[in-house]
Amino acid sequence: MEQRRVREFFRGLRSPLVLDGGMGTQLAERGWHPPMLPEEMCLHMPQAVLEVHRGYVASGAAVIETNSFGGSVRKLSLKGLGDRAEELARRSAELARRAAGDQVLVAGSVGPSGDMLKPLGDMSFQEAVMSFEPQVRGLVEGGADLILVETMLDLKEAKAAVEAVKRVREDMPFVVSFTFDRDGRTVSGDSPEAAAIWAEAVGAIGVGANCGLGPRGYVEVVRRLAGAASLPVWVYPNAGVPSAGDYLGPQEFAEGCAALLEAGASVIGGCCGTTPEHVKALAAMAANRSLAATDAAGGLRLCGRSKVFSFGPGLPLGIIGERINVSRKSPIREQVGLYRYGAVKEEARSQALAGASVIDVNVGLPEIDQVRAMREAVWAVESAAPLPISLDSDDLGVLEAGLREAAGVPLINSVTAKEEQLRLGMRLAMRYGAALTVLLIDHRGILEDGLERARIAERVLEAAREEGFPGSRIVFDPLTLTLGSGEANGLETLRAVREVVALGGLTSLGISNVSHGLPARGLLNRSFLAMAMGAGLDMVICNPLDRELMGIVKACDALRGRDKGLSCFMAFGADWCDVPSGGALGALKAKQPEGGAVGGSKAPDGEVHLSPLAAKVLDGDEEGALGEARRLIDLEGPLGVISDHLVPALDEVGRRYETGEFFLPQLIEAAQAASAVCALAEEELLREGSSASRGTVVLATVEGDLHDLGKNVVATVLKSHGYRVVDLGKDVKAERIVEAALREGAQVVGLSALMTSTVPRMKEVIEETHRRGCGFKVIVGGAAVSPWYARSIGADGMSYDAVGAC
Ligand code: B1M
Repeated sequence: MEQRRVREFFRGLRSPLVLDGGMGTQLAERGWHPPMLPEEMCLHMPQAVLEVHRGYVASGAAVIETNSFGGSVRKLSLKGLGDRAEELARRSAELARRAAGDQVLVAGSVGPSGDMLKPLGDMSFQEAVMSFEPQVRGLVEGGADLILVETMLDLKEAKAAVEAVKRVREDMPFVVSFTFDRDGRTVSGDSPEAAAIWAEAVGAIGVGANCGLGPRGYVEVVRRLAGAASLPVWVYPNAGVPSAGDYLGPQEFAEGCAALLEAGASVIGGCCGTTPEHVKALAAMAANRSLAATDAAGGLRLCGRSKVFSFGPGLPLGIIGERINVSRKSPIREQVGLYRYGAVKEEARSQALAGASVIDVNVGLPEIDQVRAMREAVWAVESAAPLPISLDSDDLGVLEAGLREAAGVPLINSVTAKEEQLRLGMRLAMRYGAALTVLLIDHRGILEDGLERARIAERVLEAAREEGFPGSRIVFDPLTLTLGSGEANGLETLRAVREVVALGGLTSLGISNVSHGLPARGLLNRSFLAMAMGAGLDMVICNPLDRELMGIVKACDALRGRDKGLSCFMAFGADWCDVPSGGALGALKAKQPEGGAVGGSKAPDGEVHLSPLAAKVLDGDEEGALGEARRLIDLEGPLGVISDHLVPALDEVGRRYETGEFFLPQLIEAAQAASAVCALAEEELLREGSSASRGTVVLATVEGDLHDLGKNVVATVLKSHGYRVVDLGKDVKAERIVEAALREGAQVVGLSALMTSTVPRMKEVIEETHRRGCGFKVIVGGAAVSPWYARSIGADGMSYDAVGAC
């Protein structure tokens, strides 16, 4: 179907549409088995793939998916097929097309690449795009009607896949579907709202949830997706939990899916464990139903990975925290100049705590590579605060670097209304799914008259209509000029604000310029802010750590009817009145978090009290942690640093991860900080260590397990006690371990495992040593290993910690 018609079709959808079901099990029934990849069936057994598609069409599917899920270059490269990505995808689309005919739509499936994007993994955004591009090209050439980017675990990888779609064909319709966990987030911590808002902003024709925990597990997720964006919601759950293996039958599955339709789904199908019978039951259940009415919020919405903020009439003033800016002399300027970001994280955290809704990032130092700095600063901010980001630069290349890295819907700050810049800015915002701040300044420069500035906004809205960019995603900045250079400057800006508001536009201002060159700057700034809020201002760029200013924001929001139930003011006011002596403002200043650091010994009652080193590890602050560790090693020794600071910190990280306070990004950041401290401790231990040789130990973390921090500590301690250690690393197969031990003439093999799912791999190693009649001993350890378990698998020794291993 022609791209435009596909879009119209989904926009006009009034009754549920049925998507097909699982592919893998259907292929297995027709002769597929590993190590062949399912995608290779399109080349080697095309008839079998055709049969699966035809089975689903006959069962009532109105959309079928191509057999190309794992067809990215990176995924295929694992089997040496990377250079055939385009061909495989094209073949898969041709087969689906043949089975679909004209009446059924073909969705080109694009699953995750299997690697994580930086900073969580090693893949750059560009590499991810290049890995998806040939796959998408093949699908388009083979006749897919739309692309279905699916099972995404990270919003950034989804962003890269969408970029690949747009590069191949700008107007290709696409849907983005995520896999949400039991707690309603993706593994990377993306919320359904963030996924839906971003999908809408980037121009998807649908947003979805697939795989997961069965139909019932997705009811709430579907409700949240449908409530966050005016897009059709696709949902195609597993027939149950794959690892449990007990799948729902067709009827039960269809009944579960009825609740998904009621929650707001428009397109419904099946993932793992579903068959043509499931799809048949779904089609029967969905027949004669119409789509449930959903009510997605309007207005401007920005989001980070998890936090969504709405701005506009009737809503509280949006606070854009301005402190991450290199234009002033500060630790941020010094550090960003060296591509270091500890201070950036610190500021992001403290501004978030102080009530910012958006964090502005400006790395515009002329002497540095600003593209790199913007990319890395965005990573730093995201690791410290889940808020939306405002990308602050006048260089479109730097803005694009930030847009690629920011998970969620960021704000571009800013472009002028000069024709070319404006249009380029809008296209960038559409390409990546962002909002755009437009300064009301055009080829004539800054106009004194506020009304004239507002006329520029009218022309901007006209250009937006031409570009197809929603006016609701534009924020107008009418410019603040200093009162010192013209006494009407303040009034003209306020007039421009009022006029833009009357046009239905959103407004934002930086306020501090009003007092430039004048005394009592704070007084003027705050008074100006109060007046601008009275004129209808929606957002302000300011310092959220200025509590007096924040007090005015809360009070004005309450007074102008933008604080429902006065809840924000009441919460803020309670704090404000809590004054022992010396005036309210003074007391509030005293209560402010200094520098905003979390953790440390100031943890509230009931929480674990962590040392400063542990707190730095928890914050993922590698530089800070190293600084603390250097100081402590002299006092407590390297082993003391590990056992008394690192292990408690990582235990707390594990606890927070388990309770959903932390997600994978924080887990990885903390692990990186801990690794750096471990390496430092190792240097120290080895310096202290003995030089006598007590024998050879081969060490490894078992297959499937990537946790190697503990194993590294064990290696260091053994070395320092005079053993020769051959460290095989992590994720090591049983045969490799045994072969290495034989080759190295080891007396002992040491195995580490941290997950309940990987502990059984230890048994495999021991069985392999018995099978080969090896003479060495095997000792085991790691948080998930108990003495009982060690005995039961025939291990020769077990230790809870590194010293015990000696
Ligand atoms: Co992950 N992880 N992790 N993780 N991680 C745990 C283990 C977890 C308990 C967190 C939680 O949910 N509470 C959980 C496992 C749940 C379970 O199976 N029951 C978990 C999970 C679920 C995951 C992922 C699946 C998350 C995801 O992707 N959704 C994923 C799995 C990846 C994989 O392995 N396939 C994952 C990933 C990661 C990171 C990569 C981000 C990172 C590891 C980085 C790295 O190691 N390079 C990480 C981390 C850091 C942790 C926690 C927070 C900390 C582990 C650690 O390093 N502890 C951990 C929670 C926790 O343990 N509190 C968690 C410090 C270290 C010094 O202690 O390793 O126990 P430990 O070693 C000690 C002793 O055990 C002993 O001596 C050491 C020093 O005293 N010891 C031995 C260890 N090996 C020994 C061998 C011996 C003798 C003693 O003889 C040979």
